[in-house]
Amino acid sequence: MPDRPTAPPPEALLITVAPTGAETSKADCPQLPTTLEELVATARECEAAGAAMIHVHIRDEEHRPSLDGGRLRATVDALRSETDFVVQLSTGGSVHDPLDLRLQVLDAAPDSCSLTMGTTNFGDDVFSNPWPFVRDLYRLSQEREVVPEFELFDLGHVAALTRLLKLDGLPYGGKVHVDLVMGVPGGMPGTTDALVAAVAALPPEVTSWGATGIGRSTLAVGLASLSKGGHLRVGMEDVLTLARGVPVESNRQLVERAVAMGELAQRRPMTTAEARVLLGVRPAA
Ligand code: KMH
Ligand code: ZN
Repeated sequence: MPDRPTAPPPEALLITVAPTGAETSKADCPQLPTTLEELVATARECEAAGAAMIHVHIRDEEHRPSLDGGRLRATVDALRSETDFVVQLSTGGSVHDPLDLRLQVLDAAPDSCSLTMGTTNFGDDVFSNPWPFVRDLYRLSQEREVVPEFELFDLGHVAALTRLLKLDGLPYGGKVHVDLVMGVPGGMPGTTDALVAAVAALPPEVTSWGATGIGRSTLAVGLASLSKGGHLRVGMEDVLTLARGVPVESNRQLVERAVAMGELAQRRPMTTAEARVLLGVRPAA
C-alpha cells in the first residue's frame, strides 16, 4: 500500500507564482506570459526554481483577459501534463468580468480556485464580490471538490471568512488556506502592522496562510510573512519591478528571490506533493 502522505514540516515554504494577472497589458509589459506557450514555459521554469502552486489568469488571442471555458480547460490540461503544480484558476478574473462567467471557471475542474471574500476598491475600479456571489462560489467549490484559496484584501474580509465558515462549513478537503493580498490601492496597506493585525484575526479553522504585497510593498509583506511563519505568493500579477527602475524580466526571477528570502529564514521550498497535502487538494492523477 502506498504511504499515506504526511503534512509538510513547519520549515517547508509554499511559494505560489501568479505569473500573469488580468490588469497589466501585453503592450505595457511584453515579457508578461499571455499565450499558452509562454505560460507553460514560465510554469516549468518557476516549478524548477521552487514554486509549488500556480495562480492562473488566461488571455485571449489579442492578449486580453479571458474566462473562455475551452481556453481554461486547455490551460489546466497543459499545466497538468507539463508540470506537477497545484493548478489554481482565478475566479477573480479582471475588474470588468461578470459574476456569472467567474462562477463558470470551476467547469474547468482546477485543483484550486481563488475566492475573494468581499468587494474592494481596486485603484480607480471596483473588484466586485457581493456576499451572495461569495456564498454561491463557495458552495460550488464544495460541490465540485475544488479547494478554495481565500483571498483577503482587507480586515473586513477576515471577518467575512469567519462568517462564511460558520454558515457553510469547511472547504472540500477540510483545510482552510488564506492569502493576504496587501497593498492594493483601496485594500489594506502592505505593511507589517497590517499583516500582524490580519493574522491575529484569522479564524481558528485556518490551517495555513500566505501573503503577497502588491507593487512596492512586495518585499515588506514577504519579509513580514516569513517572520510570522507564513507562506509567499510572488509573480508578475503582483509586481513588475525588482527595485526602483529595474523591471522584472521573468517570473522565475521573482520565484528565485522568494526562495532566497526563505533560505534566510531557514525555510526551504515546499514540494508540489507536500503542497497538495497542505491544501487538501486531490493527489496528482
Ligand atoms: N484581477 C483582480 C481584480 C483573483 O485572481 O482571484 C482580481 C484578482 C483576484 O486577481
Ligand atoms: Zn489573480
